[in-house]
Amino acid sequence: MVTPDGELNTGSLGIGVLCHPTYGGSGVVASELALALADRGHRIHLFSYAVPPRLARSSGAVEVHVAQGAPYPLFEAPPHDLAITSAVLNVHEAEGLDVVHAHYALPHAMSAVLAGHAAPGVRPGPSPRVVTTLHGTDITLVGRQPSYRPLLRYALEASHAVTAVSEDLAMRSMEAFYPRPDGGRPEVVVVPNFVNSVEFCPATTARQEGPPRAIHVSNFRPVKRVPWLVEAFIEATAGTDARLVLIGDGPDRDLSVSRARELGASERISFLGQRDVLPSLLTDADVFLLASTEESFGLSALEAMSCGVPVVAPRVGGIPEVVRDGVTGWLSPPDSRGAYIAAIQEALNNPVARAKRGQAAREDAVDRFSLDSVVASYEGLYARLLEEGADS
Ligand code: GMT
Repeated sequence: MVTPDGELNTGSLGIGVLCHPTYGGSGVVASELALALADRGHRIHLFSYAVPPRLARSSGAVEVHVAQGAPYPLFEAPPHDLAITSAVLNVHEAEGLDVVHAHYALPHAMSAVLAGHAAPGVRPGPSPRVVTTLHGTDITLVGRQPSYRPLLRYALEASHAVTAVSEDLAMRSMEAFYPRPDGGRPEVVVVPNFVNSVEFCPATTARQEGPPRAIHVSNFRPVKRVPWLVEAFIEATAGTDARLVLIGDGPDRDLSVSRARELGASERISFLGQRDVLPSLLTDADVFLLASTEESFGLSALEAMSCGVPVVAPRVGGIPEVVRDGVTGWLSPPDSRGAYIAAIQEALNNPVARAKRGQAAREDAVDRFSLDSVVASYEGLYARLLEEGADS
């Protein structure tokens, strides 16, 4: 940590992690990162407007701060982003934070930047360094909205470092927000997502006999194209007894359920809703299906790969950086429904290719996306920023 007189000791850091409390995606990455950093001896405080489910069921030494903001008759909704800033400042005042790491640009990058600016008012010494990690829709969907764009640009520029979870997202972020009017081009560092390969691991017992099974896990937002996926699965498996299990909940769930019913496939398609424990559901499947129109990384696909389950997906966004076509899964051209259907058919009808790609998927998850190497990258980034801060 940086002592009030400016001395640098990067052994054990005080780190604030800000995130949305989601079941998947950025909420999982932030929670797993917080737990792993705590395991390495750092003092970790996680701030959100509810407890992220992945953290709630862990016993790791992370201090969780739920900051929702007090209701007041003038507020239509309490400003939880400001409540998070205040909560960060309270912790900084009490024990000092070296780094504040915001996951998902809005509102967290802004909450973190604001806390950084206000920090000297609550504690002498250096202000925490601000790291913002971009996850995908914060740039590709929210970032496109004129109502947020100028503030988002400011939050990125005011962060001491900006990271993105894939090369594709880093490139899109640079294109969307830079060069600045002055021609400057700040760096967006790629730090990929990771998977806990001990928790997400292949089954040790043989899988139950039965019809081929596909699985999908998502938040059922339109970007995931779940009704389209259901229709494609039904067409690909017409006349067979192949099954599809869908996990998660969100805006397109009802429409997806009605498409399965209208197409007469309800008996083969189950919607299980939100689930906290995914590995046993994943290991029960032969193939993982994703059909997103955009996907910066595809953490759910990586979790399936880590369980030894190969992936069928369109070649969009950062997916090809995670799933290798012909090696760990089947990637189809973004706009080809026919090719996507053919990929499902090959995956479900070819047990030999499936087993080979499933094994390669597990190896890739362990070799290329290990928790240790990614956490070490973030620790390296924090150390670099603290050194730069101490020098300036
Ligand atoms: O947009 C979402 O689906 C949610 C978002 C999140 O914050 O949970 O997911 C994004 O972040 C994940 C974690 O980095 C990535 O694995 C997802 O690919 C990304 N989603 C999209 O780009 C659509």
